[in-house]
Amino acid sequence: MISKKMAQTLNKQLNNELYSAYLYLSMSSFTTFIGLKGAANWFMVQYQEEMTHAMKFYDYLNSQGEHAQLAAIAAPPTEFGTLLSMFEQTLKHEQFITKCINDLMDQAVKEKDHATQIFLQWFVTEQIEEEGNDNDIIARLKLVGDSTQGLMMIDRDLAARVFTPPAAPA
Ligand code: OFO
Repeated sequence: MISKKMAQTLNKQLNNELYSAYLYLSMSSFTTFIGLKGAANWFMVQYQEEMTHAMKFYDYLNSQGEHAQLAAIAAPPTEFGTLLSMFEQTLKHEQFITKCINDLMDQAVKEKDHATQIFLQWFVTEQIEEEGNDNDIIARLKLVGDSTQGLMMIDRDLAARVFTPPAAPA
């Protein structure tokens, strides 16, 4: 059982995760449009991951006797600039998500809601990985600067990313 206030904030995060999915889907289309097929694949995998994040919140709400209250999803941008700028925007968005998860965790601790703390632990770890991936790619993009050859090399690497559904809880 979770409090009504907790259910409300978990529902808000469900919406944030759906927005994340929407944002990366839009980025995937944009990178296809500008000829960066590898980056398009990377953002498509990111979209798929975000959908699994959203579904974790959806399932958790039901498991706690609540239900998902689906709200409107804001429209993401449709133009993103350079690939470096796109990954900087991605990092900024993920830092916002990290803050949301931290705030949720603070609320769960305050309410002595141990179940929600355990549930959120997965997201705390996930955010370390997400920010780390973005920082790595940003560093590489800065390194190659204006080199088209360098950009193409990074794009080839981004093409290798595959979607792996998160393991079911033990
Ligand atoms: Fe990008 O981790 Fe969920 O939102």
